[in-house]
Amino acid sequence: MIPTQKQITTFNTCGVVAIPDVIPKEQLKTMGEAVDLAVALRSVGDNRSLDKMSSYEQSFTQCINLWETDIAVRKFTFNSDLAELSAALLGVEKTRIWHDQALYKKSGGRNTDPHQDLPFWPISGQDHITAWIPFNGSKIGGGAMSYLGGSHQSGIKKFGDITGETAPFDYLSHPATKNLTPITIETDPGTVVFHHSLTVHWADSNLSSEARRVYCIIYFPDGCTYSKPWPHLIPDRRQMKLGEAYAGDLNPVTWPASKTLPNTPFGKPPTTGFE
Ligand SMILES: O=C(O)CCC(=O)C(=O)O
Repeated sequence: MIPTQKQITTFNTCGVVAIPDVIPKEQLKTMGEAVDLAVALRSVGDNRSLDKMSSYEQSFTQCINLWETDIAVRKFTFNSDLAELSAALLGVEKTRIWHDQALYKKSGGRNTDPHQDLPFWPISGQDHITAWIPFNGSKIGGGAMSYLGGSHQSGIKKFGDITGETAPFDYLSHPATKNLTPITIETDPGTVVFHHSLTVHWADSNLSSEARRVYCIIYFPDGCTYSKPWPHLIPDRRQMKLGEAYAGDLNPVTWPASKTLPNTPFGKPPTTGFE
């Protein structure tokens, strides 16, 4: 699926674009059920109520790299429409997956604090992209996301703490970003919102009675390397050396799409999923 020129321009200008009708209704339902199951399995034994969770967990239940352990999720993660849209928005020929993640904001869950993604990631380059997929669409009051339009080009690259343990970084008062306009995006199911790794973004709290069910896939241009000594699951689990390229089974190619699904990294069988 190829973005329109207008969608590419919006992404380049605002650092975010919502593309409607990317995922057909039936596929969205199947995928949502698969991610629900994978999240439930990762959360087995955790019966804590929201008030017993850390302030980070009160923003969302985060499950990373579901594609590695769940075959049903993996089929969707390597969905060629999403990969092609992401590569075209970045304007690159070849991309790989950084990681996927479910971000389920429980009913009553707190907001997600403002941040940029790239300062959290030890990866080279300035252009990486997240496909943010809300299975039920997203509405204000239900964990909808807001973005500071154009902040990816503002020159700012600041770590915004999202643990809730220190005060959030105040991008709205910073000289580089204070004049930018926040854009809150509500979506219908099937819409995917793509944001740039330097775009400042946050989400509102979930005042609805249902969980906000979101799945994300993060892509980077082929050739990006391990850029800074910074604790992070992706380089740490294979003891990478600084400057080494992210590649191989742990960061498979997403675009051009392959006809076969990538291997299970580390050779472990998937734990869940239905063929
Ligand atoms: O969904 C959220 O609450 C936050 C999402 C986010 O920070 C991201 O996708 O980078």
